[in-house]
Amino acid sequence: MKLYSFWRSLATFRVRIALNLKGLAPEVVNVDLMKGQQHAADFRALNPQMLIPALIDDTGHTLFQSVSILEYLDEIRPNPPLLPREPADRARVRALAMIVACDAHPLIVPRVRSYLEKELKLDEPTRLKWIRHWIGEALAALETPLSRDPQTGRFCHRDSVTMADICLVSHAVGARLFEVDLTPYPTVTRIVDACLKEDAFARAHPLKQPGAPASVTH
Ligand SMILES: N[C@@H](CCC(=O)N[C@@H](CS)C(=O)NCC(=O)O)C(=O)O
Repeated sequence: MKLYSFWRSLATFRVRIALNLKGLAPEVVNVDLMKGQQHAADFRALNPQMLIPALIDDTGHTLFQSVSILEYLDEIRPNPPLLPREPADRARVRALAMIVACDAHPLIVPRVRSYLEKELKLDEPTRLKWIRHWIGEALAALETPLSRDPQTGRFCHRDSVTMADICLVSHAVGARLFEVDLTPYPTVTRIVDACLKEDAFARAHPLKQPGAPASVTH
């Protein structure tokens, strides 16, 4: 298995957590998003969308889209499961994950930030305002159901880690990298802190990856 990764990529962070949970340790290929290596011809041939993560599995298939990869890993290595068993529970977990992966993250990725800068000529404070706004919207969208639903436990869905936690943690760690205040979201913060105590999450953290700086401010 080969994972195309970059320390700062929040979508790849999700896949790193799942790989750790499943006990899989693929070869890691660095794609430096800050140097634009996602646009290089060899990577473009692999993923025409020019995005990471990409995962080449043991049969040579190239997979992309982090949530699709999470589901694939869950199918080839069912333990520990990333989804609960009951359909309504699975729908709840997927919905929480999608708040992050479908609604929020696409608004803050490098290509969007580059468009805001180069095409719309927005200055850095305005771009940061954009990023922090959409991060905050998703944190609020997560906090409300998590704080109200009795199915929330130590983690997003009861007391086992699911893909909702994986996506939640990727979002919250991204929020911290962009210096968003998490105190208005106490349930989110409690669950994220519980997850980051787990080795699979802690080892996958962006700042623990090769090439990462000691700390970042956006
Ligand atoms: N929906 C995709 C998003 C992938 C994505 O946008 N990845 C970012 C890094 S987190 C990327 O490669 N960005 C490169 C760019 O925007 O040019 C997924 O979940 O895998």
